[in-house]
Amino acid sequence: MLIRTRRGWEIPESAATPEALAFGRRAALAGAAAMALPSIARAEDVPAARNPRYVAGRAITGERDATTYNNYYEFGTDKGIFRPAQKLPLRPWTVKVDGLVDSPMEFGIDDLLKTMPIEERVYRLRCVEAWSMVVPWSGFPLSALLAKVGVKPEAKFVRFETAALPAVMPGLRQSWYPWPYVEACTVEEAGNELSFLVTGAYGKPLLPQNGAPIRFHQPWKYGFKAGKSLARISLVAERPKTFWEAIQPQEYGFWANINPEVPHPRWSQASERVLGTGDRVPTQLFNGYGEFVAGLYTNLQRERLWT
Ligand SMILES: Nc1nc2c(c(=O)[nH]1)N[C@H]1C(S)=C(S)[C@@H](COP(=O)(O)O)O[C@H]1N2
Ligand SMILES: [Mo]
Repeated sequence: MLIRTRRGWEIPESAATPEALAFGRRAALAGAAAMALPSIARAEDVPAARNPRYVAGRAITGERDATTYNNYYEFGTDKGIFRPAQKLPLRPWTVKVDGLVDSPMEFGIDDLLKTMPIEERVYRLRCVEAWSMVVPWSGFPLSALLAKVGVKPEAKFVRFETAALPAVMPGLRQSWYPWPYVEACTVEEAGNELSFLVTGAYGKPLLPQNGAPIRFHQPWKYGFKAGKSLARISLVAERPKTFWEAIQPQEYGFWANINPEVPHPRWSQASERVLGTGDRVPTQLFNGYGEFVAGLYTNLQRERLWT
């Protein structure tokens, strides 16, 4: 378990105590056994039922590896940003959904969690830097949120804007980066069943370093497409300029679909290092999710789909 500052809403140990006593679980409170207490029934805490449709085909990455080796440039450019990221204030948190929608809405994160169909999905994540992991995320399909606001026919892209909080994010002082971190996909990609808004991992609320309280994930695309700590989701007509594309378009394009045969200009994408095990395994086209997503691209062959 990480040494970290717990937020008030992260109940498992702190607020669970009175209930545990009430249920006569006094013994369980002793020492490390307290960690095994079931958490109080809050939508975000309840380990959600795993959707068996998505099979990772590889061992789940150790929680410690997935939560201590992260990319989150707002907190710094090294992999150890889990420490400074604990300063991210997770409540109150609102997500604005606006642009070309029938009903623009602003959600408090807890209200959103109550109304969305939360499930667990074990997905692979492949970073463009050629490392990968397998995580049991919990959350809900982006399509469920889009159905709630109603997407207008003129909308062609979904733009994801992530939180930019200068008081807690030292990376924002690096003014040569085009903050805030913006990512985007097409409306068609957004509607694909794999497009997932993540609010938890390993049966617990998401930790700041992984993009709490809500981040995106499309497992067939390189990890940089997965904006963390989302503040605003906008339906737009024009293709947004994304963070990494603005910095280095030749290396990090808009589409960024995973393809072992298309090298990054500075390294091969043929294989990947599996976090925690040190194994090197072959990278798969669309990260192995081609059966779900290949059809999205049949009419886009002139686009630079891979890098
Ligand atoms: N806001 C924001 N989101 C971000 C990033 C970032 O620097 N800032 N890094 C991306 C990259 S490069 C990857 S690989 C994934 C990593 O997610 P993880 O730390 O949960 O593995 O987050 C993505 N989302
Ligand atoms: Mo990445």
